[in-house]
Amino acid sequence: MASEFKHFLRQSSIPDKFDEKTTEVRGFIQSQIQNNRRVVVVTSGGTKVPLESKTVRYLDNFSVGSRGSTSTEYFHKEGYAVIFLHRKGSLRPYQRHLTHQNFLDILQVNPETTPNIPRVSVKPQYENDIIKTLSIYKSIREQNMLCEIEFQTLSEYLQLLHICSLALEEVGNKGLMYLAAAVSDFYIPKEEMPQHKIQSSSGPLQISLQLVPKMLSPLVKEWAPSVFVVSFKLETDKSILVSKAKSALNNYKHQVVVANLLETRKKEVILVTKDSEEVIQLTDTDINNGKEIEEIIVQQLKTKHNQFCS
Ligand code: 9Z3
Repeated sequence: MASEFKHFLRQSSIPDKFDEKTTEVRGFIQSQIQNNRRVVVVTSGGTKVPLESKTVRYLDNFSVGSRGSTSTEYFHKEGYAVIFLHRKGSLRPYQRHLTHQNFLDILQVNPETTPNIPRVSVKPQYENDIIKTLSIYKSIREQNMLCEIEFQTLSEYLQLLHICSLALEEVGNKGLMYLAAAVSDFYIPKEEMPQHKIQSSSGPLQISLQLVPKMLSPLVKEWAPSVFVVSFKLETDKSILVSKAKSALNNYKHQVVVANLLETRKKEVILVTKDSEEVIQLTDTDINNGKEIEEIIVQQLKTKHNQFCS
């Protein structure tokens, strides 16, 4: 399996700014080691699989990035530094609180004549929310607890995950891998991909996709064997959810699978380990009161990570 994965990496093109990103991730990890912090790599958002080399069309995996961005904030609250490996354009920690508003509607232009007042400012009704989010965000940045790395395609994701895993291994059992990104199981190898835009004049489109080698296998065995690994299992059919989570644990021998259904993912998840199944549920009232399920997921995982470390 590991050699299949090596082959997959070899045939993939190198991500944009790969060397800079690698240096950034390694530097971030070294700084966390000096500060004796725990580190989590959070993956977030969906991968994109191109159908053409000069890509006009692609297949996408569903994920808006809510799980990853929200969890990142709760990991910070629990004292973890975070490498946030996310799909470009998906939700980002802290910024996510402002995305329900058009950025331009939050601002106002002040008259030029008023002295000591900036020409542009935040409208008074948004001030409190922005101050709250901004002060946490600034403090996280000042403490160097967030490193944001972007991907778009499946191959970029896997190559960046590879370097993040190798770097995380440096932290030993203080490292946590939190694989919330929605990752394609299928791809078109480079050598089979048409170079130019597929023409509709050629008739109905039939595509043949190959299976992506399972990255959890080399990740757990070779890239980051000392790290506490949490993967996610997404299904739409409730009857197979837990059995699929168990079979993932059985195959890869990592620590936890967070099992969720697409429709209920914001109010129910099951934390599955080799000898336990723990349901975490929010009520509608919890949700209306602004409670987020990621807060409980992260707290429970921290407890399990503590046990793993000791
Ligand atoms: C998840 O199951 C995430 O919880 C969601 C979060 C993608 C549902 P949103 O970002 O959604 O809040 O909109 N992620 C894992 C999905 C996945 O591809 N898992 C693979 C599988 O189920 C294993 S890596 O086989």
